[in-house]
Amino acid sequence: MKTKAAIAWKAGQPLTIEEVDLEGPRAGEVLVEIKATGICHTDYYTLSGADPEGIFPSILGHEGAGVVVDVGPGVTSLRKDDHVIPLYTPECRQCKFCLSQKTNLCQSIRSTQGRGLMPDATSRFSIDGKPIYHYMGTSTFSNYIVVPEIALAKVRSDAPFDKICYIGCGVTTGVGAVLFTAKVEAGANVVVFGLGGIGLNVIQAAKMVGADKIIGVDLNPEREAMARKFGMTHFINPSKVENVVDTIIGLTDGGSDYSFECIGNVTTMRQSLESSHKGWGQSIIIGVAAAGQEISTRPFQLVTGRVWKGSAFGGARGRTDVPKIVDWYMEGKLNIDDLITHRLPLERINEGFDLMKSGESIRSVVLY
Ligand code: NAD
Ligand code: AHE
Ligand code: ZN
Repeated sequence: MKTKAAIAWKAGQPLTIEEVDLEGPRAGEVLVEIKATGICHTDYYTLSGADPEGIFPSILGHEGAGVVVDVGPGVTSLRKDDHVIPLYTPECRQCKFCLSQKTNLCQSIRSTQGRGLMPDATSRFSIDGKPIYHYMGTSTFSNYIVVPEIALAKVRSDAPFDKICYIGCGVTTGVGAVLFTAKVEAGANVVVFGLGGIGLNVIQAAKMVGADKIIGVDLNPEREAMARKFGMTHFINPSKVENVVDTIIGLTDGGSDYSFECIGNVTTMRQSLESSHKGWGQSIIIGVAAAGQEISTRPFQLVTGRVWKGSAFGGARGRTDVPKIVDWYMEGKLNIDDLITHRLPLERINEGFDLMKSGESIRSVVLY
């Protein structure tokens, strides 16, 4: 079949809208009509050329929601008309990683996914017979996609696609990092570096679990009002203070209990660790840093009890946890609506990237 998609032909160039050939689902695969997709900073990161796994030409996008159109042989858990959220972190429930119960990082299809291919090492997308690569196993900047059954969360059918698409990455990443990775407890002091599409979700989850101080750090002063609305109690603009680490330590009687880096900057990653409380403070790295970047600190910071941890997709097990997060939104426990600041047709997707770069948007959602 044919599908409309935004193609990333080369690093650093705007996407172009094309008609693409899409092969139908093979064994264990599902054809999904994407109804809406968010634009995450990670799409921009890969498009910029900074991602060592970036492959071109490809169809980016990993924050979508849609409807099952057809299933391939052997698919048992989904059928036509089911509402789904594609998962860049699948959940096979059979690999060593899934069975460990220690991580959400299912590895059953990770190697082909990282090479822009389906699990049988071929692409379903092409133009004039030449392959166009998949991205993060999802490629939600295409109106129709083919994905493995294990990479789809089935969600309730009354949830609006233009809101729950954001649960495909940003909401789950921020909320999950608080609930599943850090397991923040009531009364804890929390710091959030970067108050964008991820950081604001960290803030709303920290408030939900009853955190005490919730301190936000961002260079963009426009972020303060929205972050306060979501539960931030103190705002630090790094350009207005002498030393961010000392400011946090002063506000928290010795350092944060949990600190989340949601920028992807190795300097703020260091600040996140070094402003954590001696003996127990945890710094959770969510931001994705560019190829070649490294983090550093004095090992003494770790010897004296501070902990550096990472979190991918908020530590969420997609098929198990994503439907629950959709329920929380539908029950009014999570605010997604106010974070979706812009809505665009696919033809204007490049404006969504511009709005992110200029700091004007929190999330732009593309509607098909
Ligand atoms: P975003 O662009 O919406 O937000 C980033 C925020 O950081 C902005 O508010 C910006 O003003 C602020 N910022 C930038 N540089 C800063 C600095 N030096 N000091 C203070 N503030 C600064 O991005 P997003 O969509 O929220 O994504 C944030 C990061 O998380 C990105 O690196 C993205 O790739 C990553 N990410 C990781 C995961 C994961 O699973 N680990 C999932 C989604 C996104
Ligand atoms: N390809 C990048 C890594 C990018 C990365 O860390 N991705 C996160 C999700 S970001 C979503 O917005 C992730 O889930 N990582 C785990 C994994 O297996 O990719 C690089 O730098 O190589
Ligand atoms: Zn993302």
